[in-house]
Amino acid sequence: MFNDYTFSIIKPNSVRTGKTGPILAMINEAGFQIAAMKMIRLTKDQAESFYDIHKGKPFFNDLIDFMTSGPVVVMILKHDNAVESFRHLIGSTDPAKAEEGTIRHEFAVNVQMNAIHGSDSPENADRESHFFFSRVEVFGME
Ligand code: IDP
Ligand code: MG
Repeated sequence: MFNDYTFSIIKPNSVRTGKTGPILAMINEAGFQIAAMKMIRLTKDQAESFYDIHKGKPFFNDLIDFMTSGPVVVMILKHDNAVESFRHLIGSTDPAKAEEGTIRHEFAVNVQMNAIHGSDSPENADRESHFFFSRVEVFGME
């Protein structure tokens, strides 16, 4: 079941510059269904916990400052082979390496402000979805 779903965050740089709509259009165009969605502002604790696998890396503190710098849109997305399909749609972490037509190629500013998050495995998609959404906020999940 979980491989049908992935978790995504439209990052603060995208929301701030009015790219939420255009990014959602690309997600829709690629055939993903929105199973859950809300706009929130992450606390420092939430951002640190969400990114705890990156704790200790040189970019960690800047990443937390960035992710808490403004509202984000969090979503659960449904698609066949969702995790891999969505990573393909968003493109490489570093937008300089992201292929044309990917969300990061279109909307990322740099490797940190890279427009959007996508889970990297079905296990993380499940963990990240439950981190932000309760059962009553999720639709279309059997
Ligand atoms: P991903 O988002 O493509 O899965 P990760 O390696 O999991 O990439 O890194 C998480 C986030 O941390 C990235 O999306 C980006 O915002 C930030 N990040 C990763 N590597 C760097 C870096 O070398 N410099 C600055 N920020 C980085
Ligand atoms: Mg990652």
